[in-house]
Amino acid sequence: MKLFKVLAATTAVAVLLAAPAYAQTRIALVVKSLGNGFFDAANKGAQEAAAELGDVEVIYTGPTAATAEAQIEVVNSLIAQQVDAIAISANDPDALVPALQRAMQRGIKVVSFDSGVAEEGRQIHLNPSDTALIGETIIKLAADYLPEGGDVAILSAASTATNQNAWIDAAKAALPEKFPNINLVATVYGDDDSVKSTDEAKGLIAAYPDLKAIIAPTTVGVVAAAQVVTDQNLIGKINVTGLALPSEFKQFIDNGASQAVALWNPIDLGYSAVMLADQLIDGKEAAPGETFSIGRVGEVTLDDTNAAAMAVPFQFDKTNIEEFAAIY
Ligand code: RAM
Repeated sequence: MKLFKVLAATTAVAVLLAAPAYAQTRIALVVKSLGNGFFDAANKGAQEAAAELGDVEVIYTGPTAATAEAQIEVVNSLIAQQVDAIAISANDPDALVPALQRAMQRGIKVVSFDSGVAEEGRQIHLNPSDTALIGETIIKLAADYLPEGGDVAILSAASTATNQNAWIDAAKAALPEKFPNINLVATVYGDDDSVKSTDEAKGLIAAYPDLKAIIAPTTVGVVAAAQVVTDQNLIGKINVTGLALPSEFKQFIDNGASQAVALWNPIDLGYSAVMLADQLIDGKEAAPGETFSIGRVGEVTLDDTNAAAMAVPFQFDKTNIEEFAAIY
């Protein structure tokens, strides 16, 4: 595999021939669940990284439902296929550790990205952005449009999701000092499933008549909540905000169900995860303080848990969502 890489690097013709049929290095991009536009965008970036690297094939895979149990089955099958690396966005920080440790014992490199696994279950974790900043951002997105304050609720993804839970903890930590008049009345879980997220959004609206905002730090939940607010003629009464994929969410900025949302570039996130995995395959060791290239996105330095963060989130509102909706 590595011999091929050396040959490919030294021979322009070999690089041209190194299309997927000749690919020797296989990196699996394991997502929380398939059918989620956020991960389709991450896969787009992962495929871009593979094309740039030349001898890498990216296998885009994941379960149909966003559960750790289903992801364990996917990981076991990838171990059997002897892939070279797994880049995973985890539905649970701990449940996947034994399967991923088995993978590492067999020489498979493991990176978590987006939603992490505990340190002992991976070599590197790539956060999209600083966790405290995301936590504060999701509250600020609601608070900016609530000068008098009021009741807000969070509609999250899976109750075990590493990333959402970390952001919600950070949001709660920011509330008392930075947003004293914002009253978080409930946190519910839609499991990154449209039907469950819709039901949970309806439940919040029924249970909290004074609700002023629904904050959904998930691209699946935020669409479901905005659709419910639209369908129930609550535009102007309840502002839906959180983390949204502009291409899926533009309609709800346009119709006023939402004033503003935020997100980072999911294409860059998938691209960067593959770049990190490829360097591990090449023999680079993950260690605190070590700097890794993430190709066209730049570089990251690992912290003392071998984790790093990509970039600050962008905010989207009616002034710019059209531009971003054309990209992801
Ligand atoms: C959903 C997933 C993903 C998260 C985004 C914001 O697509 O839960 O893990 O990063 O939302």
